[in-house]
Amino acid sequence: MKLYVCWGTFPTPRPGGHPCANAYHALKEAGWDPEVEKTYGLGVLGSALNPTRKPVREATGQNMVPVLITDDGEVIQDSKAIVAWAQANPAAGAERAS
Ligand SMILES: N[C@@H](CCC(=O)N[C@@H](CS)C(=O)NCC(=O)O)C(=O)O
Repeated sequence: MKLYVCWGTFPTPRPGGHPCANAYHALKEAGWDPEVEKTYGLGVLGSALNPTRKPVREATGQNMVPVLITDDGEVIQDSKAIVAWAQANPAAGAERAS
């Protein structure tokens, strides 16, 4: 699976946490080891100034990250949706959180 993030998965002081970090850690906690693709840029700058977000645009039609593309090709956009997906879909062999 591929997880498209902004500049990384580091913590930030943002209330609710850094969305890309939240998505990444939820996947790790569910036993997944996502391939992390840093897209850099800045979503609000639009498509022309975000060439590295092209795969995100192609998958979702917009520039915001995080975006998860599962091994089955399912596209999940928005950190909360990715966290919910991770909790509902633990990796094979991973213990389901109680
Ligand atoms: N509601 C979205 C917010 C996502 C969000 O703010 N993502 C940041 C990166 S962590 C972003 O894309 N900021 C502007 C940008 O860099 O494009 C979510 O939780 O996924």
